[in-house]
Amino acid sequence: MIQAYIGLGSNLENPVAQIHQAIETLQSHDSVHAFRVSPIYSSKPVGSQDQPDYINAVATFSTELSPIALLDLLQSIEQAQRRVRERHWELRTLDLDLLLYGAEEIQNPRLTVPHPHMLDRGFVIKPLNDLAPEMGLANGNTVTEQLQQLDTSDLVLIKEE
Ligand code: PH2
Ligand code: MG
Ligand code: MG
Repeated sequence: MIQAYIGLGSNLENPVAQIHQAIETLQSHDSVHAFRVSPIYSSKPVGSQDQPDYINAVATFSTELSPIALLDLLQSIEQAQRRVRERHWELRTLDLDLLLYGAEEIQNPRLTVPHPHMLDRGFVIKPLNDLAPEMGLANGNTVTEQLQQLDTSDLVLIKEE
């Protein structure tokens, strides 16, 4: 079994409901065990500013799924919630990113783990800190140390799960 961490994001079509639906689907999956999820936050868009604010959270669970099988599951959930892929970086009904798969480093055409941008993103590190503050990251910092380097003034707590 491997401990996986997933970033959840949405900025279209009732984002809070999109995140709740994704949480329900993930936690009821047969290969997802000991599921936990962070509080839900709103955040300003990183990238183009001419798009709605995002809703973000992080979930963690243990799983026997391989990294690619887990990616397939995440993409099937995105599809089921009719993810809009009009412009890269923008307009997501649902974005599920595999952030961490145990301590594994994965480089393949479909998947880079740890997620290449996670260390710079307050909307990932803040909810990750709610789940695993002491965990060590690829750059040697704990999650809490990493959080202290980031500006998270745009994050607003929406809901404790
Ligand atoms: N996701 C993006 C681009 N920008 N900004 C925020 N605040 N939250 C996101 O989840 C996000 C983003 C592309 O995946
Ligand atoms: Mg993604
Ligand atoms: Mg993303």
